[in-house]
Amino acid sequence: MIDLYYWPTPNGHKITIFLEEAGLDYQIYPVDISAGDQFKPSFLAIAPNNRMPAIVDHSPSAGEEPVSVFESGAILMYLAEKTGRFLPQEPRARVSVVQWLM
Ligand SMILES: N[C@@H](CCC(=O)N[C@@H](CS)C(=O)NCC(=O)O)C(=O)O
Repeated sequence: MIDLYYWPTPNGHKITIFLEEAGLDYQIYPVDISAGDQFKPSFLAIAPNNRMPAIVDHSPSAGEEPVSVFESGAILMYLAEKTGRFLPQEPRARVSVVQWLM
């Protein structure tokens, strides 16, 4: 299960689109950025840049401890590597994806 800290903005949508396309289980935790939720200490512990989106992966491939990730590009790369989807291994194809991501 992946916790998604989310508000309906384009950066938030990037992550919901990926999660839906990959068929991953996730739960949304709203971060109302107009109400200042992004500055709550509990959120800053996950996203020290005080911006959503952020995720916590409770079933990481690499180990048992949950993994938290902030920054939409970093989240998309993490999920792509976790699922083996949407990020080719072959260098030319991979950089083609990464340059658009960045
Ligand atoms: N570079 C960041 C940008 C994220 C971002 O700008 N999030 C905005 C909403 S779209 C936010 O949380 N703003 C709250 C704030 O700046 O206090 C990413 O791609 O994740």
